[in-house]
Amino acid sequence: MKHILAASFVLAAAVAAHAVETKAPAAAVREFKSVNIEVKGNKIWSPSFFVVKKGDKVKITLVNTAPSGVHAFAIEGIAGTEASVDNKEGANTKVVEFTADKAGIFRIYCPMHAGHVGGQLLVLE
Ligand SMILES: [Cu+2]
Repeated sequence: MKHILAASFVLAAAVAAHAVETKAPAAAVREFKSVNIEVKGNKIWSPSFFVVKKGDKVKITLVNTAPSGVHAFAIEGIAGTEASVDNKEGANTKVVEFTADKAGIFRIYCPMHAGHVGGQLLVLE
C-alpha cells in the first residue's frame, strides 16, 4: 500500500510539473552588445544584425569607440530605440530597450550620418 501511495504521489507531482511546463512561456530577454567601430572612415555598429522573436524583450548595449565622435543608433519603425552615443571614455555607453511586438525586418541606421554602415533587426513570428 505504501508503494501505491508513493507511486501516486510521484505521478501527481509529474502531472503538476507537466502542467507548469505547458503554460505559455514568459517572454525571453535578448541581450546584445554592439560596438561602434571605424575602419578606414566607415563607421559600423558591430554586430549590426540581430535576430529575436516576436514578444521578446530586447536590450542592446551600445558602446561607441569610433574616434570621429558622437554617433547615433535607431531602429526604423520601433519607438524608443533612438540613442546618440558619445565616444568619450567612461561616457560612451547607452542602453536601448524595447519589446519586439511586431514581426518583420527593420532597418538599423545612424540618424546622424547617412554614410554610417547600417544593419537589420529580424523579428521572427
Ligand atoms: Cu554615425
